[in-house]
Amino acid sequence: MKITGVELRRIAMPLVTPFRTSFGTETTREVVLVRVVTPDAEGWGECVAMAEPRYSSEYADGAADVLRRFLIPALSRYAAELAEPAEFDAQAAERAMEPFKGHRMAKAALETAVLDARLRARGESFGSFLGAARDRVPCGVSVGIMDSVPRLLDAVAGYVEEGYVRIKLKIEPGWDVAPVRAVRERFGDDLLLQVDANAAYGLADAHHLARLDAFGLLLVEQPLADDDLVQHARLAKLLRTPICLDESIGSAAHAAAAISLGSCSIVNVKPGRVGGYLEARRIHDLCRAHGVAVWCGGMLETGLGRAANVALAALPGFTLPGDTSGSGRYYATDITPPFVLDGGHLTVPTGPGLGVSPVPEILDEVTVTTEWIPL
Ligand code: OSB
Ligand code: MG
Repeated sequence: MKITGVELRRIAMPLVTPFRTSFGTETTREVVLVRVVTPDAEGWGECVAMAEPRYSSEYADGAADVLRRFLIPALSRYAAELAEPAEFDAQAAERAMEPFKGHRMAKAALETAVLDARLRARGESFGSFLGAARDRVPCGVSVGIMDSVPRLLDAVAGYVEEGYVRIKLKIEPGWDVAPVRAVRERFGDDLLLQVDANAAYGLADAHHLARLDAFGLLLVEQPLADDDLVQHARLAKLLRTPICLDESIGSAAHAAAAISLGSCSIVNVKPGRVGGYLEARRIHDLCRAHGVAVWCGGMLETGLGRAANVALAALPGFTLPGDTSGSGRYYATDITPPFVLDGGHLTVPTGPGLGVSPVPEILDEVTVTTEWIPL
């Protein structure tokens, strides 16, 4: 596939409500968008790196830098070596970027844009390419840390009212047992409920975390440090609540290690965190072969990233509701036509590629900078 050039576009999207986690508070989502232009089609990729390196080491400006200096030029070198246009697909892009260590979120954005261009050119949807097994997916919502339990209960009530089928509460030391108990008491035992600590605890907190066992949670997500699979395996033996890993899983190799060590029994699959949709699918396949449930995580994506996530979440091993919320949970105005919940589900797009495109006027309104890199 011949690539004419790549556009890097920095956008700033105000969130409808501040999103507080154990690592910080987000009020505006700053996003790097990648647009790959070919003679036949153009493709979009959304980089999920956040403005500051708090969730992981990547951050938006760093991602833009590595894309511009290393990853995009690597694509051009690779393309020049290929005689057969048909061979230039997402796997080729993945191989071309492989010599550069890390920067998985940046790689994922470029790989997604290449894949989108390729799929749009041949009229195939992301869902069909990835192997989606259904046409709609059940949706959960991730609820940030709040100033008070009554405020939290109001927020959760609103989401339940909207139809979300699963609630995830962000927790941190000082905001864990009490909010979980309050939500359980108010909404009953049937509510699918889970928590996410974003690595805020240590193994010394095991006894405290075990108090969460009383509330019938689906899982506790990333209680301990990103790089500590061994401690997570120890913790798993001390809790009845299943452990799910997010930050710790950067690749299929990490997932394999976590499974064999017993560090988790559920995996949150975020395509950005693992370097793209191809690696995300490998993790799905691996977990499915081991009987480990997966679900699709989120990074407050715009409609572009959401479209691809919803397609991924339709694969057969995604047996738990994902953090694939409707556009309105994040943004008053999305850059694509909005994803709207229907009976707690989102519909998997069926159009070519991502199946959605940015609305030019809306995109322009939120654009901070653009940069064109010819190949
Ligand atoms: O840990 O899952 C996380 C958002 C940003 C960074 C990390 C996380 C999250 C969420 C929100 O929990 C998921 C979403 O709704 O997109
Ligand atoms: Mg998480």
